[in-house]
Amino acid sequence: MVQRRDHPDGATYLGKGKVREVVETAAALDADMLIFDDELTPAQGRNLEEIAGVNPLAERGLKIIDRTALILDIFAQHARSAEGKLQVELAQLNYRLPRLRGWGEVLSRLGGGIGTRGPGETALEAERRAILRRIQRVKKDLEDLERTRKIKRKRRAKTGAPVVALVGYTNAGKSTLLRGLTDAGVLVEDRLFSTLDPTTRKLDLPQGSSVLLTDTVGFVRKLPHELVEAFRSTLEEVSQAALLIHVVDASRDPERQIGAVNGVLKEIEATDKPALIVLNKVDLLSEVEMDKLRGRYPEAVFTAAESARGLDDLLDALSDHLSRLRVEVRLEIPFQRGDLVARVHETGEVVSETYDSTGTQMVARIARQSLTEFQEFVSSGPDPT
Ligand SMILES: Nc1nc2c(ncn2[C@@H]2O[C@H](COP(=O)(O)OP(=O)(O)OP(=O)(O)O)[C@@H](O)[C@H]2O)c(=O)[nH]1
Ligand SMILES: [Mg+2]
Repeated sequence: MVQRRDHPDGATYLGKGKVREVVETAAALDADMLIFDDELTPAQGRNLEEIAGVNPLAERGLKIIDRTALILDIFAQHARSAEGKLQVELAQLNYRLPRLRGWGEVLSRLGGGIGTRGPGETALEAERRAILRRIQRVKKDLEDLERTRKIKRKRRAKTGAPVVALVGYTNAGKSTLLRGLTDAGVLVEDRLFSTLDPTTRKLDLPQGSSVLLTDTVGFVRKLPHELVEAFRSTLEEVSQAALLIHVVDASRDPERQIGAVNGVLKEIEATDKPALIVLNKVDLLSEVEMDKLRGRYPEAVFTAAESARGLDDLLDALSDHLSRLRVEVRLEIPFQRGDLVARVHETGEVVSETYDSTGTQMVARIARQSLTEFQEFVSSGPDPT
């Protein structure tokens, strides 16, 4: 059911009259649960539960869930790695904390325990404190894991290959693309939020250079803030990338998906990243729909990742975008730094290479972001700005 209002009702989200209508409809349909497509405030949740519970037509109380609780639940079911599980738990704890007073919680007022708790301390306060303690613990564990992630990231940065991140709405086909482009054995499933942990694979490009391609958690419209917070370190993989491949399920309201993904990118402060739009699942489109999309997204690459269609186009577009991110510099590298000469070959595109008594002179196109590494030996090139 849809209710149009200027803004949600503070107490009941929908407004009292509409809530009754919804509850009565639910009862008539013998529904067990109401799901609200928004995050309810703790007060709204409590009030709604009360109204649903007292409805004489309902045999038993209706369960009330909001968008955030539903998404958290899906994430919890899909979390596999230690980090993923902790991230989801943190989001759940932060969601539960302000909702402890009744809504969504069965308050067990334990009879016993006198003397084990401070005077006047209720079960509610005890639970609150337990949650706060757990939050501290989880945060600490996550920090430890984050350190490991940072070390890994540094090691990857040392290889010099630019990082390209796959982003996009959940179920758009990001993992399918990663699998099609590299040999990554990543999970592909027709469900929301299959991927929670970032996976990175090396991808060789047609001209001989290579990139590190990272697949990560999918986005969704109104991604709960608790999750963005909890997944911040995972999402950092995105903000570290030199280029984003924005994968879109072209068969499902692409414009809306793109808007939602851009919204999340904004929240993690990654809007300034250059992005290459990939319209995937074109096998599900008619020619007319394709033409429309071509007109609207002239720069986009069209793929059907599942049948490996369009992957060559994607590789070409990727090299193209990356070369635009590169700058041409002249380097003078002394002989004892043969390692740097090798690095230029590995990470950039060598235009010319000559030797004299002092060392190696090179003209090469290098990623703007790895320029600092060679800064000392740049004899002419772009303005440092
Ligand atoms: N028809 C069609 N289906 C595709 C295509 N690419 C992927 N799929 C299907 O779309 C579903 C989702 O694919 P995934 O690669 O898991 O999507 P994802 O973007 O990684 O999703 P999350 O990790 O859940 O965010 C799977 O059932 C794929 O088989 C395509 O080109 N055409
Ligand atoms: Mg995935």
